[in-house]
Amino acid sequence: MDINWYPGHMARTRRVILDTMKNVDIVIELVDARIPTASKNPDIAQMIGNKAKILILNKSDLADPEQNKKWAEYYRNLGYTVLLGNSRSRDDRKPVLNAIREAYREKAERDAKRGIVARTARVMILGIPNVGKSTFINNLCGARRAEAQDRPGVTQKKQWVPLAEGIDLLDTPGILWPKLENQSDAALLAVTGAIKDTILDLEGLSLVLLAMLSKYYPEQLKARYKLTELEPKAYDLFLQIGRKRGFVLPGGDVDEERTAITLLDEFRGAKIGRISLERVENDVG
Ligand SMILES: Nc1nc2c(ncn2[C@@H]2O[C@H](COP(=O)(O)OP(=O)(O)OP(=O)(O)O)[C@@H](O)[C@H]2O)c(=O)[nH]1
Ligand SMILES: [Mg+2]
Repeated sequence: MDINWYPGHMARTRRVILDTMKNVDIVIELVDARIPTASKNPDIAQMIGNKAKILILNKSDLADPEQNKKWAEYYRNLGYTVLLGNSRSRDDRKPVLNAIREAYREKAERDAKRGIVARTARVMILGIPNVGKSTFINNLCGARRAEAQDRPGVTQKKQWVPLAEGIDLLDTPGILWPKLENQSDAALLAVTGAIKDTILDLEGLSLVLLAMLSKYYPEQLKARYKLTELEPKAYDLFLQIGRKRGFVLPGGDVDEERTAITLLDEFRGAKIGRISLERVENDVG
């Protein structure tokens, strides 16, 4: 999370990932289901080339189920193997293993025709900061990962962890740079927590969030903050919520910082509901 994605760092990261990719059969990219395109690395498709790829819409438990379905279909139509992920759930293990096996089968069959004996499928995980890469790996590996790391003399650097029969996973994920050039993508990344709060304008972010919530999820917003009507302008709505919550300073003004922090926290904790901040229809083209 402390990485600054200046161009030199990006170039180095890209080199390391490309280098690692040579030894990999399958690439799993994690994106945030709440913001699938904003959290997708812009250069990854080109780096993966024609390797088998699986896209995980992770944190799908925080996202709108209806939008999850639409996004999964959208990416399937683009040729991805897509899974809705919740890396915190043990139930995710089986579908992921099945998807890996399925993705590898074609290559193994091709190899077999050329007389190459099938070896284990090697898998690597890629994704932008905070998307859930470590949680995903730990969930898949379970105790195997700890076991692999506790062996004396085993290098602390990259290593392959056996996941299941015929599947090895690289225990270190590749951290991809997020899309920061585009202002609206950067704002969505910040709202969901992919970029550190300390460098951000919290009030500006909560206005971005509120504008989207009042457009797509007005009922959830009313229910959460016990409002019968929503102020039409984002800033007025922001003040309305602060006041309703009793975040008022001694002079009578709304405590804007506290209101902003509360809104962002409650969104990230899914207290306002399961919310998606991107729509497939706005993304086509
Ligand atoms: N609700 C929910 N939370 C998740 C999921 N996956 C990860 N998280 C949470 O998201 C936060 C970040 O997860 P990490 O696994 O540390 O993410 P990472 O991609 O390894 O992050 P960096 O190492 O900083 O790049 C943690 O608080 C996780 O518990 C998920 O599928 N659902
Ligand atoms: Mg991590």
